[in-house]
Amino acid sequence: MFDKILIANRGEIALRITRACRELGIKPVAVFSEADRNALHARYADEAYHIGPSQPNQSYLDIQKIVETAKISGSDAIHPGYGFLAQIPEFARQCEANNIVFIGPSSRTLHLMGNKIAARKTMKQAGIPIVPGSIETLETEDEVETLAEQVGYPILIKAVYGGGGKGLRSARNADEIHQAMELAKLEAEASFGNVKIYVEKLLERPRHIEFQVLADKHGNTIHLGERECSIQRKHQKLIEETPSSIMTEEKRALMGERAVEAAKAVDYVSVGTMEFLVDKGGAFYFLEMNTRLQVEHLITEMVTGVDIVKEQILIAASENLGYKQNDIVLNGHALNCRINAEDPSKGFAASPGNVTNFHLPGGPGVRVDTALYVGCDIPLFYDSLIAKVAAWGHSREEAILRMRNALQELSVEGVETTASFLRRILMDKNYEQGHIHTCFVDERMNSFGFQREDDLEDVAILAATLARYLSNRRQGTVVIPSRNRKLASLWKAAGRTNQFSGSELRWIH
Ligand code: MV4
Repeated sequence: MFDKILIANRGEIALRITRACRELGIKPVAVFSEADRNALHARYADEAYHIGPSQPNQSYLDIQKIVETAKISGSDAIHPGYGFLAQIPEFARQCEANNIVFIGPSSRTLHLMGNKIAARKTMKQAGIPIVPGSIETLETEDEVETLAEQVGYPILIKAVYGGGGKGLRSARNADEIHQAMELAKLEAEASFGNVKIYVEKLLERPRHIEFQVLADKHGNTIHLGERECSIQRKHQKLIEETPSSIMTEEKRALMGERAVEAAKAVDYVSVGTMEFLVDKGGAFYFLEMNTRLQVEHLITEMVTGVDIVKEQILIAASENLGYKQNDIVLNGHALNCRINAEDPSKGFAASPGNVTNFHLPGGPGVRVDTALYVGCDIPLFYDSLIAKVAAWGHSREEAILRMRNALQELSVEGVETTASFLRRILMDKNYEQGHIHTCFVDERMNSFGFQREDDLEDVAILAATLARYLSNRRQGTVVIPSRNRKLASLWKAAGRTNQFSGSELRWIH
């Protein structure tokens, strides 16, 4: 067993890992950036090391600094939490090379699952259903068109090293392929440093259902049921729940078995998640694998009684799983709400600042994971998640009622939060009936009292990227949609257009 674990993360997840360490008799070691000098995660650990300035690149993402700190502190292992370095193969490789246990899968597995084409190929070979589409990188518009004709329109062009929704572009017919490919490649290059793309059939209004998997080093692999994650906005999950309202015992057994087979196909070790898209007819397709502990793990903990973080640490320490598949019994229903320091009335702009006061909800079945304290600062440098509120009930109805009350009890002063917005979703009649899909929030924004708004920041980044791209090209035509008024005005302001029509901006060198 480990003596000391360095926790390469911050906020509520660092606290969550600290708690698991304490229960296992392991000394938790914290690292903190300049902005986190007074952060709770640093105070609650046995030791805390300052690792650099507030910018993530120079602190929580600095592989060298973190590996060095693990060595200096005498830590046997590093837990990366989620985000930051959790899925970076090079980080896992550096840990392996320095005889520090990376609490997660091998660098090889991280690398394999980071390449979405490689993941699709592997799953296809293992007999796991994948979304119809290519299992090779596509280069030319002709190749894309040929594939589109095979699988049928609409199609979705995706980045091979993508994930999290960047570099996704749909095309409803052959005429839309040129523009969709250009934009997908641009965004892929800007976001992932790689232009490679592939194509899938676009599933319309699918549900996003994921299975939690646990795999030890001795060949024991089990699943802990599903989480319904369809309630999201701009690829940020807002509310997760388990079980999904479309799940039956037979369906869970079938999908769960596929999830376990998928994990075995990549020799997976650690906790991980198989993401599936489920279409209206109930057909399911492997989408991606998340090779880390996830934000929403706590609802699975509530219905299974399994401490996922403790199991993850035990697996890394080469222990056997504490459970067999038959031991896993799902009890009741649980919801998770992500409370972000964002202002829903300002297009969900980050709302950093000093928390002058707050009250957390409680009562039967309510769990709050947070690193808030009165007087704490919410820095602009990091993810805006400030608390996770989970509610358990015997039934879905009871869990929803408890969550509505919990969100009403929650108050945070000093920064804006998404709590009231989440409560409006929970009050929606369609939500109440479980009629949800991945477009649910977007389509109902107006009824929740908010305008659907283009994210100005995204638009500015795209405009800047296009400008850079064009300045490197000697010739060519790039067509960008002018339906987006902000992008159109930014583009014109940059003096980058010499043609403008109602439906498009056309730039000709
Ligand atoms: C899809 C899809 C529909 N059809 N693929 C979005 C993030 C990226 N990792 C995969 N995503 C999607 N892929 C096909 N072939 C719809 C989405 C999608 C989505 C997926 C999961 C959760 C939320 C989503 C929101 C919008 C689109």
